[in-house]
Amino acid sequence: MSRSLASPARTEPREVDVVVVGAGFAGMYALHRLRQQGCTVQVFETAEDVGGTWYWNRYPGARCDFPSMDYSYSFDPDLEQEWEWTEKYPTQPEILRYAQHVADRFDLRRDIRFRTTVNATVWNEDRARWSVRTDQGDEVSARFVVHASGPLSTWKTPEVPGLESFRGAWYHTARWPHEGVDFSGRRVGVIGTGSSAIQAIPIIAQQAADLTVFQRTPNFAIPAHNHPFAAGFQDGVKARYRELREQARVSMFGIAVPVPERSALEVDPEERRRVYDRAWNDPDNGLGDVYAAFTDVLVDQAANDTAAEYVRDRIREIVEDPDTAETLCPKDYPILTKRLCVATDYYETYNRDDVHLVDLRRSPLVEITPAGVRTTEREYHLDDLVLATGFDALTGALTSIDIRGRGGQRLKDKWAAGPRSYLGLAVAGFPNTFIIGGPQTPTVLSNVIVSIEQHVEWISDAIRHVAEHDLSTIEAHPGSEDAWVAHTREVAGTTLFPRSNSWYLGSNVEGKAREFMVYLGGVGPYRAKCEEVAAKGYEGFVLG
Ligand code: FAD
Ligand code: N01
Repeated sequence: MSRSLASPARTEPREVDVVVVGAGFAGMYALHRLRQQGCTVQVFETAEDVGGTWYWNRYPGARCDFPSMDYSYSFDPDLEQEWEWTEKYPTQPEILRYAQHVADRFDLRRDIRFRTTVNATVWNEDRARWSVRTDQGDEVSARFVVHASGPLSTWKTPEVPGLESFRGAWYHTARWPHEGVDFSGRRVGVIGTGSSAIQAIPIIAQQAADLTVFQRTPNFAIPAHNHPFAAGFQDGVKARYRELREQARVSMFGIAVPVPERSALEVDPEERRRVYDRAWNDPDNGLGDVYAAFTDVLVDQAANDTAAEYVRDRIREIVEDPDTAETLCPKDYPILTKRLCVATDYYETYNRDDVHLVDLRRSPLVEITPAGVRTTEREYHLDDLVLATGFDALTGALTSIDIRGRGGQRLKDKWAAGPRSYLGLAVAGFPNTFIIGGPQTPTVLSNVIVSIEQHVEWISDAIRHVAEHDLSTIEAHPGSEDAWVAHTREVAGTTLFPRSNSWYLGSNVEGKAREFMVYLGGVGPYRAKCEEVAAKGYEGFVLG
């Protein structure tokens, strides 16, 4: 038989200790940490480089809404001291540069296969190993799989027909062209008014000849007061970094802010106004100041109303046209139960003559047409369309992989009625698999890097425990999973969060089960619970 016709020799899959899916901040730190403890690690990443969220979301105005000096790794004091941030809220390019610096500094890229998507992980019962397959034909055998595929990485388009027929150019905020987009002289439409849109709209408005914003649900936004750091500020924070990081770790939201002691209803209206004015006007304000303004804004409707009405009044003051102002005022859900937005000139942008707001509650979106967008009222002609329509959050990146655990059970099937996990870290029936920043953890309601570091450290300790005790598997017990799901629901039920149709609840994706997916017990208490579980020999897990 000629050589060219011979079947290729079958090679055994490469064996590693751990496969990590994704090379955002979670996957990068997981790789570093696991390598440090002697594991062989293979990371797969769809993108061409590290950075995850900050690699993909390059829309105009994209930036973090946690202060740069807090939204950064704390695991290496030298890294912490050497990196220089330039402003209060870092831009996407600055955060991406930071991620790339981390990759260089710790030589991460040599174990990351870029442009490669993991599409299946299958548990092999006999070998107690995972077979991991990719869209590039790789097959790797791993003892452990760590999913670092991102809480907000699976983007979605609006559920109306016609996008493929649109004759102009369309862009999703989460897949923005690397070379940027020039909207000069163009008629642009933006669908969506979540955090991404609220950052992009003021900048697109400055460029475009005409901008139409299609809003279904208005959002609350507070002013960012972004600014470059004053001389000496950064050195002051760096000198106190250890103390500030420790405060963040034990806090509710992963950031060091004073713990509230008073109810919004126990103080008089002047004092309440003073507190809200400070949160609104102070150049050093931030999300934490609002979430932690009073003890009860997240749990008591009347207390929440005081904050919501405060913001609605500011919108009415800023926006000149009363009709537009009312359309921009959120009224049918409690403030803070959808991600509070942090904005620069967002409401002010609606005072421009070339910016128009379409209320999709009054005239719903019907279809995207070759010429633009049609609502029940009329067709809008557009040259470019920006989709700021969000993500299949928390579960989307996991259920889009064919993950098959014991007995061939698919994660997607197991989670059809909503995610089920123990501590959000592990799933019964899926041994030696861990999730970073997934559902049923506080991650997305926190400074995410603080949560990521906690997850990575807990997971790598668990992997070390299995190795050191000569075990082969660690797996969530079904009973502990039931209890964690119930506890997550119970805590959510004591708050106002389930009252809004947010992506926290899965309600932004057609057909997705409605299950409140965030653990609201807070970053510090959650960390303590995870530490207690580990200290008790991984209580609630089955070790085999
Ligand atoms: P990601 O950064 O999403 O990285 C996951 C990576 O996995 C991606 O690169 C993806 O390509 C890859 N991947 C997914 N599936 C596969 C697969 N099957 N195979 C191979 N690779 C795969 N958080 C904050 O705390 N503060 C903020 O201000 C903030 N701003 C945000 C702004 C935007 C626009 C968005 C979208 C999110 C923001 N977040 C913010 C949340 C942000 O996602 C996290 O802070 C953090 O970046 C998540 O890191 P990660 O590594 O867990 O996930
Ligand atoms: O996505 P979103 P995002 N017809 O889901 C609308 C983080 N983040 O990318 O609310 C019409 O919030 C949808 O309307 P509705 C942050 O955690 C942070 O903006 O479903 N409209 C909504 O207005 C954030 O929460 C920053 O009624 C449709 C919008 O699209 C998360 O990422 C910046 C529609 C989607 O908003 C997601 O934010 C950016 C349809 N068919 C992101 N489908 C920071 O500031 C959807 N919409 C740091």
